[in-house]
Amino acid sequence: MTDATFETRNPANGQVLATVARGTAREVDAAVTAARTAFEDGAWPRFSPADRQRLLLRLADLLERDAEDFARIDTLEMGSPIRHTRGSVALLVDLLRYYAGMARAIEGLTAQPSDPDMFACTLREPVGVCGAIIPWNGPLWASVLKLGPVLATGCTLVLKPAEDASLAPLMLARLAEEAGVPPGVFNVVTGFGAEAGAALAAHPGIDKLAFTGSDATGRAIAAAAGANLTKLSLELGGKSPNIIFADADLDAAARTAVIAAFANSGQVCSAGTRLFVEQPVHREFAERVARIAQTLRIGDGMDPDTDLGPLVSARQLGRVCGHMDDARAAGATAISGGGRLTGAGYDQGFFFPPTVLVDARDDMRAVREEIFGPILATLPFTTEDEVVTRANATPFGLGAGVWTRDVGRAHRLGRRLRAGSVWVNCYNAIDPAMPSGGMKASGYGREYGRAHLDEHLETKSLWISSR
Ligand code: TXE
Repeated sequence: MTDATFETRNPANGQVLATVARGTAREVDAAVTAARTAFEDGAWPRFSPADRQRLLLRLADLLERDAEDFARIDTLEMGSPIRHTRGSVALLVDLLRYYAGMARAIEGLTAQPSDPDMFACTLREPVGVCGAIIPWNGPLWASVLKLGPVLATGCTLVLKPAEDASLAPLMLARLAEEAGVPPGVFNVVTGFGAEAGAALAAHPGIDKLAFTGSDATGRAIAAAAGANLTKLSLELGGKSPNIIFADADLDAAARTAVIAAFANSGQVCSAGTRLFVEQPVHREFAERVARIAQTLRIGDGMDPDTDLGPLVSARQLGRVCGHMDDARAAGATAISGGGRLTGAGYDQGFFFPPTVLVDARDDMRAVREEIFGPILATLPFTTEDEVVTRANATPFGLGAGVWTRDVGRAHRLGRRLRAGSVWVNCYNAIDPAMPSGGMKASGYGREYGRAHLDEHLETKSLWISSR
């Protein structure tokens, strides 16, 4: 096995946190073999649904026990404020308990074929060895989300964390072992995308691959997996619209628009980054959003008072600054933020303030492309038809927000917006029971809910003749 390593750093101050094994195709192959063996032989195939439920409940209890350690490691490694990561761990404990329940709710159906001497039913069987390649913007979140349905259905998993955030997935593997997950059922291979990631995507021993990350990498992974006809689910980026009508509760809409765009410093796939505001209230609303944004405290995520932490890496900061320069050159004006933060407490880290743009247009790069940083474009509109057309005029289709007191309009837009989730008078609502995923270039497949279990199950038709 490899001796090569790489360093992972704290984005708030650039300090090295740990050295991590740099896995390659060889380690991926060993992990896939272990996952295959565990899927086919040994204890795991004999686990009943009740056993898998108990296992998931135990894992949830252990995560709850170690919640503070997990929150701290996510904050240290990717910068997200500790208040945010603590909240995430609590939600993930709940998510594991949801999957524990679902382990007992896997059912096929009994059909009534025309031939009276034929008995026919469907069996739901685990799809097999799963692969998952995850991003850095919520490393524990993504790991638990991939592991939960794997354990509930009786599959096995090889997980490749992002090179910027390997530590929480590794800690989760240790916790799974303590919970009693048999050897080979959950494997983590750390390393770079072009090495470990590409090897996993192209491995013929993977039955089902899940990827969360960028649109460009998603396309490369789809091509590699396609060559082996590996089943695939993709959760890619977004450029989600958040639409404010003048009749809405504008206080609540403004407060939520700030969270929708700037939570996790904008490093959220469903961030509401195109803020469409009905013309008569546009400018005043944009200024209100900018004022709230300016009250957010920016700093080291370990400080309990911090609202916004640093971006994950120098690379990400460079991308965000590039978008800001482009937007400005194209004629947009920042009425809050607008450039990298410097000075005491900021120079060693990758801090960018919440930025609200006016004078933006739909055709600007910063309005078309996912930025994955705290930049929000405000865009005035006049009619409902117009805003639906403009909101849908993007290759992406992950999330969309609508703020209105008109119930008819809420229903109309709920149907007309081409996005996997539409939130009316709220944003980024999430629940273990509600599926989430993308339309168009935001991907395919669904996570959370029964739909997520279905991604991990084959349907077998069983026919028994009594003749
Ligand atoms: O993502 P990548 P990056 C978007 C966001 C961000 C941009 C780039 O806009 O600015 O992507 O971020 C692995 N074969 N999102 O470069 O490349 C990689 O090691 C196999 C949106 O970090 O998609 C990591 O584990 N794997 C997003 C994972 O893919 C490869 C979350 C994600 O990295 C690979 C993250 C390859 N050839 C970024 N190349 C969201 N939708 O939430 C890389 N990887």
